[in-house]
Amino acid sequence: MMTRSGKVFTSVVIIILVVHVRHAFGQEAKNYAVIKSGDSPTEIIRRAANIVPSSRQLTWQKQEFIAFAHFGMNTFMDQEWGNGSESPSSFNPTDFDARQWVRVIKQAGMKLLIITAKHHDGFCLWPSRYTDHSVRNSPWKGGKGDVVGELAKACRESGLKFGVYLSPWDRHEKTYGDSPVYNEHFRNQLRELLSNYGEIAEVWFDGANGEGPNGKTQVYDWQSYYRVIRELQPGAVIAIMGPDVRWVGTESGYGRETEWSVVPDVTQNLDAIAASSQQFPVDRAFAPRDLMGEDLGSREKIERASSLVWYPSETDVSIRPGWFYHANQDTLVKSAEKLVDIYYSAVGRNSVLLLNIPPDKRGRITEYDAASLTGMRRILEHTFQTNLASGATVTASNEKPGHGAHAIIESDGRNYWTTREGVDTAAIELHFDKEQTFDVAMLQENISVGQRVELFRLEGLSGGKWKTIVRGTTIGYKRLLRFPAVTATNVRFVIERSRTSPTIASFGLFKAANR
Ligand code: FUL
Repeated sequence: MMTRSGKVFTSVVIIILVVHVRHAFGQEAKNYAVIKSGDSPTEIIRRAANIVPSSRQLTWQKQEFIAFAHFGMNTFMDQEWGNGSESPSSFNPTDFDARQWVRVIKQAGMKLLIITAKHHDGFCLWPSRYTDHSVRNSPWKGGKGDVVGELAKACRESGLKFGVYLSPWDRHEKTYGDSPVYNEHFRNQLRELLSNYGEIAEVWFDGANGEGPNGKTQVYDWQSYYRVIRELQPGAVIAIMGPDVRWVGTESGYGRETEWSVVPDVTQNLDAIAASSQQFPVDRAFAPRDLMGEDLGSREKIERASSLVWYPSETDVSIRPGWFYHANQDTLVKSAEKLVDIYYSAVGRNSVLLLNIPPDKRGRITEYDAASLTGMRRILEHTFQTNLASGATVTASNEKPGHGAHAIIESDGRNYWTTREGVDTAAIELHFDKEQTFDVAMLQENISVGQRVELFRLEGLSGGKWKTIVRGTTIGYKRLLRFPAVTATNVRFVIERSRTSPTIASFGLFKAANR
């Protein structure tokens, strides 16, 4: 039996160990850091490298590929932006089928569906108690229909997550521009959506903004909106005009080659960050602003920052030229090959791909859109079904005990490779029993401890000679690289620069399928 002094001794040892472990990681795991004026550039970079996603951000990132559905008054008016004077009598889908949307979206490999519950025209796809401008006053289902409700149910039945787009800009609502009154109206609508439709995984606040019907400008009380969301749906990420998910900055579907999830100065009120609890990491301090530049998170940028935050990018793009359905765009649906290219340039560049598929006036996804999605899915499945690296012998120039290099090809995803403290460059070599031919590489960092790799290259050994196959900068959650086919017996992955000990969770080599 342990004596009292023995227990005290053990407790002291545990406390010392805990303090030591925290020290070893530089700080507690947080999704933000405040930079102090005396911090050296080396210290700032180290802190950036130890910033981690919040658990809701990590869950969101792992979805990789998600769906947007722009559907509403604009579908029936054949326009992109309504002015709010449209009549609810125009909204009348002839064959609405939420399960059909969900089937198509699930089969395409997407994990979440976000519906435009209210677009800028103010028309609500659910029977809101706070306005007459909704499905309740439409002829659809005699005013008894609820698009949001049917979709939420269909998603739940099939295991797809569900999210809502609620436009802060409302061109119909009379109180818009009467700021405190409209803010309360907006919170009430949010409460309806977040209380009555089960789990909501993402709330999407658009950046587009203008005057109200009365010519007045609305001052949004963002913080109060965030509080409602955190209270009612603590697992939901708040995207775009919100603290959890950043707009990648284009609507083309093509993300940045160098994409850092840790970016500077998204926050404005440093005292508020310092005072924020872990439950509300950056919310109180977050102030929406544009982050569209090419370089958001380089060393140069973060060394000059006053705060840093984990703020990952989302790439939204429509499968058609417009966000809403227009019959004359049926022939302009992006091809399967184009969608695959977008996938590589969004998911493959450390972003989540949010692909919009606008249902038509029947209330169904058309066969044109469905065909492209099926084609895309087939190409991706054929490409990624066999990881040619999975049978390799793997060695590394440096390994932290318990984090050996073999972890990068283990498919259970439990462990990861990393180096010992203080070792920021390394090479991993894979040796195959027989030559392998591949033209796609997949790399993943273990972002649950931070994003770190800044520069890498891939080399192949063929005919007794090492040749560089491809070079890259950031990896993050996922990096996909395409290159002319290479046949090799050995592959070397060289990390030339990293912000602290690099990590690799997963590594793959594949042969791309064309169809
Ligand atoms: C923009 C909106 O104005 C478009 O209509 C669309 O909803 C897109 C996703 O965001 O800001």
